[in-house]
Amino acid sequence: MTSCNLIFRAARRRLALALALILLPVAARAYPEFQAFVVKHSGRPINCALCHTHKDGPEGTAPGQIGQLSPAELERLGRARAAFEPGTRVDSPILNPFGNHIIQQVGKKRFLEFRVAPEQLAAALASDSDLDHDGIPDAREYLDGTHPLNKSDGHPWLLFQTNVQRNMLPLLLALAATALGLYGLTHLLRGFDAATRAHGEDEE
Ligand SMILES: [Ca+2]
Repeated sequence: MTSCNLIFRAARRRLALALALILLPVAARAYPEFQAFVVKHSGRPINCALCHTHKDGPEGTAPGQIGQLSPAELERLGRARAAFEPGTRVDSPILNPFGNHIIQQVGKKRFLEFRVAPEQLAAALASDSDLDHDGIPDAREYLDGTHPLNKSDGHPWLLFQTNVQRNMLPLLLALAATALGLYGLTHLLRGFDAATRAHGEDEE
């Protein structure tokens, strides 16, 4: 490796560290107001993984946290932080797809305003968005404290309804097969009974 490359890589590392130090005070906020609201509203003990890449939030040196971000990821973080208006594509490395979806939908500016009224965030999310395709909208999962990215995690009754709707045809076929089977069995038993009676009468 040439000395130019070494100098360039060292400069890049210093730049990444500088960016991390600049971004850390703001980006490290996991906005506990939302977590506190969901826990109180749903009664479920959720953690930062509802919206963040890491379950402990963005501060730290584990994968998905600020201290582990590469220069390219820090650039993505900076762009996501600047997405104040809705509609901007957001791809923050410290947020999971639901967190990115929230900022993309409502914009960072309005999201920050929701800190004093976290319950209003649900109404601001698109009612037809269902990131994990489990039939339960993201907004409802936010209120229920279930994970919008885990199709196995959801309100049991709503999951049951979705499963019934999605498997209606196999269920109807199974019911029809059962009914036909019972019908055939009934006639078979009646046939045996009639044959037995006829045999008894012949012997008499
Ligand atoms: Ca869902």
